[in-house]
Amino acid sequence: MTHETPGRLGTTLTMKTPRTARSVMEYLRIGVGLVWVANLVFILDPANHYWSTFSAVALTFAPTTIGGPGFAQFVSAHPLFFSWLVALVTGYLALAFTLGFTTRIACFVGSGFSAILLATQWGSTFFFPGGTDIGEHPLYILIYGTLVVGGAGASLSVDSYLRDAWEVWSARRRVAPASAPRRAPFGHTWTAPIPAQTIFVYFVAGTMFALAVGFGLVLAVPAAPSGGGTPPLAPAAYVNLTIDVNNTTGMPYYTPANFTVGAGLVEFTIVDHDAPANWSECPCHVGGTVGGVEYVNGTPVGVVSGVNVAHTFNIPILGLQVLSPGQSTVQFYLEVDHPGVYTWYCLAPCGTGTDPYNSPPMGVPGMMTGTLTVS
Ligand SMILES: [Cu+2]
Repeated sequence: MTHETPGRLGTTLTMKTPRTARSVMEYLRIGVGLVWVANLVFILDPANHYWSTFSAVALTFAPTTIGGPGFAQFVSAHPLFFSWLVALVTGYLALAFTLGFTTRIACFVGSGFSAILLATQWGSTFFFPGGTDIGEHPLYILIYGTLVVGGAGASLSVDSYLRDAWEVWSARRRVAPASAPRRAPFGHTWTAPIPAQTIFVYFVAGTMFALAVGFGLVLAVPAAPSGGGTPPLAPAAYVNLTIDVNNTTGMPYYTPANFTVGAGLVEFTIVDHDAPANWSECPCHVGGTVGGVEYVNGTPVGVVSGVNVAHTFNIPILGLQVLSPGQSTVQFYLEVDHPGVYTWYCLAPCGTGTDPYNSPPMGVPGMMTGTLTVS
């Protein structure tokens, strides 16, 4: 299955990778590039408020970071630098992998980036109990390692175009005997054959180094005395909801259950007067809010502990899921851009019958379901 490619620049390139495996490598490279393009679109889409909520999102990693919340607080306190850093690396990886431009360097940059994120967000990636996956960063590192060892970028890429263009140009200019092989200034450096074992060693060493830097950061930066609070956003509307308990029936209910807002950014506040409830099967990931977080008594969280979730506020069509711990105040921001009537539901098992998932007030309009009208 091995074959030899006639030498370019008077040398012999031994290609130990079968041709089909090499094109699979290019598709894998383009695939991972498109994942980064999607990340870039997320950053650039104003509806996601990436820049304004960066601080708050960074803080959500504080409770689960090994070594304490210090580094998450440091990142949160310097949002301009870190949000640009993440945005620029994202943009570079999106272009580099999709176009196959500086592919080999991108594998190292991407792996170092993932290793640092992995180390600094260790507790959020390996989340026990309750995590449904082990996070994407170990998978990314595996993909980058596969790409760099497999020689991705050898075809269907700007790298290969530059390399070929250089060779054509340099062959035309070759007058002197080719005693020393000419080296391309750019493209060839990135695609020059390096033994797979050598590059594998460099890749593992580089990734381990980045992992060590990440762990060093979270362990070295001390915790700040304070943190939290809602981000500095300017909502177009406010919705204030209360969860009360009927004294006679003992049934909890949202009030108001039906409300209207104008299109735009809406700030919700839910004051939950119900008792804490242990919901062990709680799918307690916050979803659909600005920044992917809700503020429980002023602290931004992306995953709520299931030991105290009395109710939820879900609008499935918007992907919205907010968890309301008993005896707490929850705030979140929701971007609603399209007028219409959106039905919300509480999905926590708060029914008072034998089956708490299917008994009142669960599913009762005006109690645990209602409508958000966007005018
Ligand atoms: Cu409920």
